[in-house]
Amino acid sequence: MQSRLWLSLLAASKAVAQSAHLSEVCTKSYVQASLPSDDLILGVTIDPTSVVASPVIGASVSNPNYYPNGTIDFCNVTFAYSHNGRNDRVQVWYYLPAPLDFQNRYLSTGGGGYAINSGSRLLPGGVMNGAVAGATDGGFGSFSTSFDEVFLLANGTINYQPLYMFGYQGIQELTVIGKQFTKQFFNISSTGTKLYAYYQGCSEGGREGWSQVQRFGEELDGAITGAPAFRFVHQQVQHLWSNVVEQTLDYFPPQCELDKIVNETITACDPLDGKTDGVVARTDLCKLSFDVNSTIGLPYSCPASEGSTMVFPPTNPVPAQNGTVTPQGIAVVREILNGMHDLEGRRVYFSYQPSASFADAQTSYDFDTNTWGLSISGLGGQFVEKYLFLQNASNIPNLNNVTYDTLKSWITQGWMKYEDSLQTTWPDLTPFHTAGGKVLHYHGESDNSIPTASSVRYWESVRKTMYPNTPYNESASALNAWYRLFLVPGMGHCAPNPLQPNGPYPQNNLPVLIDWVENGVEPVTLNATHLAGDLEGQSAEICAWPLRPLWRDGEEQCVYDQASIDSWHYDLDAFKVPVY
Ligand SMILES: *[C@@H]1O[C@H](CO)[C@@H](O)[C@H](O)[C@H]1NC(C)=O
Ligand SMILES: *[C@@H]1O[C@H](CO)[C@@H](O)[C@H](O)[C@H]1NC(C)=O
Ligand SMILES: *[C@@H]1O[C@H](CO)[C@@H](O)[C@H](O)[C@H]1NC(C)=O
Ligand SMILES: *[C@@H]1O[C@H](CO)[C@@H](O)[C@H](O)[C@H]1NC(C)=O
Ligand SMILES: *[C@@H]1O[C@H](CO)[C@@H](O)[C@H](O)[C@H]1NC(C)=O
Ligand SMILES: *[C@@H]1O[C@H](CO)[C@@H](O)[C@H](O)[C@H]1NC(C)=O
Ligand SMILES: *[C@@H]1O[C@H](CO)[C@@H](O)[C@H](O)[C@H]1NC(C)=O
Ligand SMILES: *[C@@H]1O[C@H](CO)[C@@H](O)[C@H](O)[C@H]1NC(C)=O
Ligand SMILES: *[C@@H]1O[C@H](CO)[C@@H](O)[C@H](O)[C@H]1NC(C)=O
Ligand SMILES: *[C@@H]1O[C@H](CO)[C@@H](O)[C@H](O)[C@H]1NC(C)=O
Ligand SMILES: *[C@@H]1O[C@H](CO)[C@@H](O)[C@H](O)[C@H]1NC(C)=O
Ligand SMILES: [Ca+2]
Repeated sequence: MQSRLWLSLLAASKAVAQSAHLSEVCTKSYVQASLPSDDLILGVTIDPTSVVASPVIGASVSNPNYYPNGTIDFCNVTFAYSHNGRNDRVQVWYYLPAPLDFQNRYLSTGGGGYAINSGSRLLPGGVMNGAVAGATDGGFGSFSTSFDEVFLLANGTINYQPLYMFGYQGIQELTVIGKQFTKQFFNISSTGTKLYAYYQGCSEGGREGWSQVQRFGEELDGAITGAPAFRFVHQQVQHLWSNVVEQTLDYFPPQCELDKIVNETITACDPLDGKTDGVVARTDLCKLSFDVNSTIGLPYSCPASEGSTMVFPPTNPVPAQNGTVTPQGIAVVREILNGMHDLEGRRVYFSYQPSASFADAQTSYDFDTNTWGLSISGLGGQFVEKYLFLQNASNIPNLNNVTYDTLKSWITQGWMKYEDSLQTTWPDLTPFHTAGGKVLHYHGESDNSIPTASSVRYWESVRKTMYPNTPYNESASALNAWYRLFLVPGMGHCAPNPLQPNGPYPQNNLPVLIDWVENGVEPVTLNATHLAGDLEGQSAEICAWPLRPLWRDGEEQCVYDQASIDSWHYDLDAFKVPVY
């Protein structure tokens, strides 16, 4: 208590010494004078003439998936650099807090899908926590140009520079430049004051965070990685599994039938966690005990819908639907949930948890023939068409002759091609751990775009690699001292899940990570908030893997349950080399 008081007095006195107003320092010339020198990164030259800087006062900011609503003041800065000999132009974007609000922190942020940034949408969370926050355009042309727009120079010709910028180099340069710029802007480069460096991102942004933790051990003090799109090639091809199952079993379920099965799964599995609240906090118990056959014959009905390209993934136009759950529909769902295997039954990958909606399985309705048919997942189709076949297209034209074995061969092909750029599952984190780094990794338990088990698999790979020949509990707690994984009940893909509105959401991850890194406050459980539903506004605690939540007499416990833990692990015996 006393030392806290002393620290805050110290911080206040430092702030007084550094009393410049935002408007005094948020100028083109002051920013130019604060730019890192060209010997910071070998081969990188910053262009001082590119600097744009302007103060923004009292901006209302909102992005509930990453931080609570707020009002911030900041200096809005962009500038560009080039790679010597390449004649390219990479733009970086930083929000700098007002000098009085700066707390010796820096934050890099990442993107989603094939975007390397989230625009400025994650930057305010940094400013709210006294950090300079940055984003990069990767050199792709503009902050809104995504990697997939520049990946091919022509059909058959890969543009390798963007591939590696997207893979890991872009965020690394953003961070190294951002840290030095921050120190010089706030006059701490010569004082020896520690600048804490962080990273935050979800989905592709989660993968980008891991690319830094795995490769640049001393760059970050802490990283928040949500639902990472790592094991990239398996992950992208897996998006086609549902479609290939439908084609193989020759049944294309109406959307409403799939929605009904999901709703029934949620209803049936909700109480297994000991609390009937519409949230499936234990998808593992659901997987172990719920028999989806029990939904056969249940009636469903849904209104017609125009479909939308404004949602992700886009939805197709559908007529009003009215029917009962069919044995064929259930056979498709069982095979989807069973997960990818080859024609000999050897396991290739795994699927979403039961309770996740079947986004990849979406079908299309032919209004001329009144029949349901294939609608190829753009996420999976684009990967194969563009990144394997090197065709400039946004989806594969058809899945003719594509079998379970074809999917496996696409994975093998892509894995070898992108192991050193996109795959991002290197499990030896020794340099990061030795430097004292911390990782807060979270994943929605009902994620419908990246299987939740993929995060569990990586945590387990790191555990086995970092602590070989060590008993499970001992190594799990050793790993949890610096890398914790939280599976969030009911949560969807990097966002709350409208089908389970009573679920908690970890909105304050950055202050939690900061407290862990700077004050040693270990997030034994993860602080979360109910953003909607019956408990809106109340807080909740998320159990850390491998412990699982269980409510007894209304009280949450984090329990050790071997059968549940085992249900998250898969032997990918279709491959002869390890899949981390
Ligand atoms: C946060 O701000 C958004 C956009 O202004 C608003 O729609 C939302 O209701 C606000 N949320 C809260 C909890 O105040
Ligand atoms: C910040 O600067 C960028 C680039 O100069 C500009 O596009 C953006 O509108 C600015 N944002 C705000 C909030 O002023
Ligand atoms: C790829 O297709 C897009 C959209 O049709 C087009 O804008 C772009 O120029 C094409 N790129 C190449 C390398 O052909
Ligand atoms: C850094 O120091 C210079 C020179 O003393 C001063 O003009 C400037 O305002 C300081 N910057 C900040 C952010 O306080
Ligand atoms: C599934 O449940 C949601 C509410 O959670 C509801 O809006 C939707 O109509 C239901 N769908 C079916 C097919 O029952
Ligand atoms: C569910 O139905 C499938 C297909 O009819 C069948 O193979 C399976 O054994 C059934 N499962 C149970 C638990 O009855
Ligand atoms: C579903 O079909 C039945 C039988 O045709 C009909 O009675 C019922 O009104 C329909 N319901 C809806 C919502 O269309
Ligand atoms: C490149 O491939 C796309 C997709 O297959 C095709 O539409 C386009 O015509 C091709 N471009 C050229 C120049 O051949
Ligand atoms: C699919 O396989 C059949 C029989 O092996 C072959 O005749 C046909 O050309 C193949 N179609 C495509 C699109 O490859
Ligand atoms: C690991 O610890 C849990 C309690 O947290 C205990 O139930 C379990 O038996 C232990 N497992 C082993 C293999 O020691
Ligand atoms: C948890 O988050 C809430 C805001 O959602 C905050 O009020 C509370 O102080 C946090 N608790 C801890 C222990 O960090
Ligand atoms: Ca529940």
